[in-house]
Amino acid sequence: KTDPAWLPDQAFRAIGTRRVVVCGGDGPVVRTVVDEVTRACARYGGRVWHGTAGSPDADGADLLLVLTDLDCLPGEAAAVRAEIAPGQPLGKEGYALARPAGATVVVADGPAGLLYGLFHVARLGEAAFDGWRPLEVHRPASARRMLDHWDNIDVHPVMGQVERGYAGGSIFWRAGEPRDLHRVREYGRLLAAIGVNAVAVNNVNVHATEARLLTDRLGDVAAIADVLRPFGIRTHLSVSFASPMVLGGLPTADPLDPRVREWWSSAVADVYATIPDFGGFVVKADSEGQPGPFGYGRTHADGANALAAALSDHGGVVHWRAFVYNHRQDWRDRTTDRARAAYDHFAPLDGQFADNVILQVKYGPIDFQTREPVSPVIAAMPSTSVAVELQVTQEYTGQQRHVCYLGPLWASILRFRPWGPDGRAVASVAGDGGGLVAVSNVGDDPFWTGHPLAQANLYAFGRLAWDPFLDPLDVLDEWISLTFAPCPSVLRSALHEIMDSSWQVYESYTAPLGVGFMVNPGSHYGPGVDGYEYTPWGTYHFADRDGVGVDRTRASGTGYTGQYPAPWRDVYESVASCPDELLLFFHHVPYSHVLRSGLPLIQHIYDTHFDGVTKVVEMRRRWAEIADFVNAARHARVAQLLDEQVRCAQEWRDQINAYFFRKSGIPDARGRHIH
Ligand code: GCW
Repeated sequence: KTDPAWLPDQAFRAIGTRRVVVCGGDGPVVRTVVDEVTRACARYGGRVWHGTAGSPDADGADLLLVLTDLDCLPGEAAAVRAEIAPGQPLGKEGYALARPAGATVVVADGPAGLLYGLFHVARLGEAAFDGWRPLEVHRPASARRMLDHWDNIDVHPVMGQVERGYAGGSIFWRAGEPRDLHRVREYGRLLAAIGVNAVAVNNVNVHATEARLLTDRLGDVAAIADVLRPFGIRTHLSVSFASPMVLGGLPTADPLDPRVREWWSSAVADVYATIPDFGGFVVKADSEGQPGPFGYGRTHADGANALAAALSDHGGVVHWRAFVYNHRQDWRDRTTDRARAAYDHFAPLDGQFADNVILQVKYGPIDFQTREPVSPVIAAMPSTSVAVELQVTQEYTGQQRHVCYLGPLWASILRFRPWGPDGRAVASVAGDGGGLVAVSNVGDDPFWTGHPLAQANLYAFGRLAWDPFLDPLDVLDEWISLTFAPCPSVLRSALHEIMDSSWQVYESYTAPLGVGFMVNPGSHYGPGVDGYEYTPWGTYHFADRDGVGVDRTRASGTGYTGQYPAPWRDVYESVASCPDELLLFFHHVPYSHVLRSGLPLIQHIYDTHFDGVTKVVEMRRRWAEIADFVNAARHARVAQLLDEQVRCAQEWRDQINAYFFRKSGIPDARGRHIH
């Protein structure tokens, strides 16, 4: 049986004991609202009244969920709607919530808003029905809140079924065929509860079978879209840039060739004939071996615009990924810096993309590391819609075997102000026509995410995409309240102790101070300090006997710091002002370099690695203590994974410390044993 994640029955208890009136017509999303309250009331003894038109008798209702496009609204709802400032439309997804007198009222101008309002009431629980509540208006910070699945239909010989997936097989496909979509329905429900409204159903590395989802296997996509639609979710597809050749039999995929453009138009017309609300395409082009416009001497604007032209009449978009770099670099070549690549390729193209192209940029310049500076591309594209891409799947953050709550990392990215304290935040750039996208961490594992506590990352992604300025620890608390409902305080405090700073703990026993990688090549799990040092992938740390780190300054390094606007171009340029947590990303410094903590770099490395393991052992101890308060299967799974986390953290500690001791010859000032 599948774990209910953050929607156990208990999460709807407060609603389920009440008299609920839904007035909102009869569309698929409103039916979802009605189904939710009906199910809750059937379980907990409440009553539901559902009206499809006109003014229902709302007398005696405890909860009113009302769509404002009705001819006439129940009095309470009309009053709430009238209070909302006229210049501030709720939009398709917004809602207002108030409790003027004896009833809690949610009003929305569109069905999705009503659904999101319902889940808001569920999060509040009993508090939603307590006393008087002033009017609150909620709207998403960005219109696009999307999860990308790196799922293959077939099991790929190297990457498995889900590329970088740590939760079993795909929820969409099994053994080359679509699955029973029951799981997808449950997934849609979980996503609606956190406000996600778009899902791309296949890997951005598009292999032969998956390419056909665009044409002869389109029916599979349509079936998924049918299941997700009632949850306010649009379905997207990753497509191969070479589709006109591999599917259409054309001799070229040149984006300026009229036959190619014609092929895309007709393929897209077929898609919309089958899936009228299809979201659009995700494209990884000229990246890690995927085909792209460079093969035809064209720019990425030419490439993206060709697909965008085909989609624009139908309201579709192209998510064009900016993850373009030379993955066949000669490690001896010190003039090439992978961190520079996305900016160098895309900044000159700002202003050249069609309106329905969204440039999808990884949050950092390298690749979803535990700590990276924010990508300078985000600030370099004022005339382009930009979506920021996060990685919920924990490729580089413990692969769902380690507890690593990523909310604080994402909050720090979304709040970062590329133009300094008076400028806009990353969240606001993404909110402007772009959005927030993340690689999903879900698979067919009974806990959805392999590690049961990794569910919190999926939850936090949705909530932060809706409101990037939420405190990530409050979001974690929300997740705890719902998932472990009714959550005793001993359990709540233990979960906070284990999870609140688990990202910083993970960082402390892995690669130090932003230098990144140091993982085993290929799998990216566990320590491999020099694993990538002499490879073509462009991810180097340059440790030698004197020091470590990458000189990315304008003065003496790769010049990457120059890709930032002021003040960051200067803050990062100088060792004196560069934040310590990013020191080795920007600078090569000696082991004796003294950090703001007063410790020399080498001692910081030793201390954090010893300390990190101690903290993981403590996490395991805390988890063992709360066994009585957690469902047995869930408790056992986490306990087993914590054993692995302790083992792996020790391995990281010992390899990193031994490596730097042997390079530097400097002993630990505290005399601990280093191998
Ligand atoms: O992080 C890297 C992964 C690849 C992935 C690529 C990408 C889908 O190691 O597995 O490919 O990023 O984002 O395209």
